[in-house]
Amino acid sequence: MNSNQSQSFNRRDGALVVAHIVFAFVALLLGGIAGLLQSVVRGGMYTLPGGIGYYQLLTAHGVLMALVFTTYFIIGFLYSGVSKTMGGELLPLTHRLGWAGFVLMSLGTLIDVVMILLNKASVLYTFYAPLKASPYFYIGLALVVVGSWLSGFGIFYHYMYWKKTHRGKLSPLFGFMAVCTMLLWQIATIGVAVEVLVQLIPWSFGWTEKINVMLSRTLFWYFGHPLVYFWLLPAYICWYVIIPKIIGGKIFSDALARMSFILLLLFSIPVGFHHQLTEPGISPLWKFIQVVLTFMVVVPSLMTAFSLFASFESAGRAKGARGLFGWVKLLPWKDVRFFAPFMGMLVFIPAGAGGIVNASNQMNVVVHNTLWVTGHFHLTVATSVALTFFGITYWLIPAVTNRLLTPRINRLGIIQTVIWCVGMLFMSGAMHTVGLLGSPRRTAYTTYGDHPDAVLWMPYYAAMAIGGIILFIALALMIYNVVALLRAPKGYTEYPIGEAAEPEEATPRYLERWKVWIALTVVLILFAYTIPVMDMFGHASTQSPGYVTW
Ligand code: HAS
Ligand code: CU
Repeated sequence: MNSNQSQSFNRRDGALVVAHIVFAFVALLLGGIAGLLQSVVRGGMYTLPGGIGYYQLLTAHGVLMALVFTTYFIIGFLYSGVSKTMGGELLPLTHRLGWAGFVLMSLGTLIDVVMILLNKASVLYTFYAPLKASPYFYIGLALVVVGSWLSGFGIFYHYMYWKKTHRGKLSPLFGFMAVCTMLLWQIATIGVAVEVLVQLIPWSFGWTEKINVMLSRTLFWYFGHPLVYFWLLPAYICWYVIIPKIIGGKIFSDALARMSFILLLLFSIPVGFHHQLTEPGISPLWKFIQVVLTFMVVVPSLMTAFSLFASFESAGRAKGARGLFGWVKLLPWKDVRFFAPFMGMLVFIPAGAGGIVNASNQMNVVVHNTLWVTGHFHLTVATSVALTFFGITYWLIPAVTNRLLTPRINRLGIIQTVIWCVGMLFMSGAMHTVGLLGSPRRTAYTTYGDHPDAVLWMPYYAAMAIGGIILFIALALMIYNVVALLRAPKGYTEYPIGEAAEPEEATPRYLERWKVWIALTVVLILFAYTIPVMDMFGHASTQSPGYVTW
């Protein structure tokens, strides 16, 4: 056995990784309880006791699942891969920055959860102004962002040290992708940091009376769209780097994988307006330009789909598969490390198609602010990304704690994946359909005075609730599996890292010229945002006092 491969994971780094992963799953459990309650309330089957508000639950659900679960999982996963592929251990400074980030983010999360529980921040996970939360909620958010920056700096530092000590060598693919993901995050979070620090905090303390609503929403979506790619890129790392190893194949092309990440960095940010197509105060020309850029960002995802198919097919053919689809049978269907992420990929095909519908100007008018959009992101982030993260968990926890993924946990993992997909089929399917029938998102249960349209929606609400219940069962099983993994018998579990099919020389070195890529990213952002943002200070300025509607 190759000594490098059989080496067990660095124990000190393992503790940092496990802390992040466990925190992520605690957030997932709490957010999942909120999700369960809210789906039965929304289905008209249950009324909340003790003055708990629907929007309060919805905020807890969105913040804990979309923001906390993802960010902790991602940072834990990226740190593990950097440690594994770039020297076998984290540099002391990187390790310290990782813990400092963890502590700061946890403090921020704690403050936010308390504020939500006190019903002082029922502003949903997008915290749109002029809804006004307690200033401490925004301060909590700021701490989470600053904490994540420290974690990002840790990765950059480790990568730069590696490059310095390996002159002329190509960085490991995982490390490259981790840097790209955190770079995207650093650039994107500048928008939300400005919104929170310059606009929301002074306004919620009452130091300023009014807020520029359009500007705040624009700053939010400057961050909000790349946010969804911050969730997706780590899933792509698994699909590109980990899955080929698990299926006994090779990474189709190292160069193509790096190129797709660079394109995602370039085009993920200057596209926020596709969330604001129906808003006044932004000229149609700039909306059009950002929609064009949105279609550009679809390209690297299509490249990813192509590359995955190629990797599957070549692995199958190398094992002697015949015919057009003979390779499908040779994929390791009974291995949860493959099956869970694979179901994520499969779901990403309709999920991505739905995204293209959203981005198309005319169709956006039909679906905007309807449950269709909720359906869209439950397929993308809550299935494609979440199932991939679950699939990673099955080997990551045992690999970093020197335990075994037992056949029993593997089997439970397959069952978990199937239940999740069935629940999502009900819930997201009903959301998409009822959204097309006009049912709005972000509203509590109401029959609209038994209006004929609303009567039509009711069966779909019931299907959404049934889906929500099934999903909660799946979530509970996942939590059980995580606990089982943390207590599994001791032993060696592989950290699967794939190898590229081509030699290192085939990857052009310009793909690592970060200064060029950062400069281009900044140019694209300035191009897409400067004029419309200037308008928001001028003729399109919208000033509003705050509202507490709950
Ligand atoms: Fe989206 C709204 C457009 C991708 C998440 N999106 C949202 C919101 C969230 C979200 C959370 O243009 C709601 C925000 C809110 O609260 O208001 N989205 C897109 C587009 C894409 C897209 C064009 N979204 C995502 C991803 C997300 C995500 C990824 C999370 C992770 N989205 C929008 C728009 C809105 C929006 C509008 C605003 C709507 C409104 O009006 O409010 C694209 O990037 C999608 C590209 C993807 C593909 C699929 C490629 C397929 C692959 C899998 C291959 C499978 C294999 C397996 C190989 C083109 C890579 C098969 C093997 C076999 C053997 C069969
Ligand atoms: Cu978007």
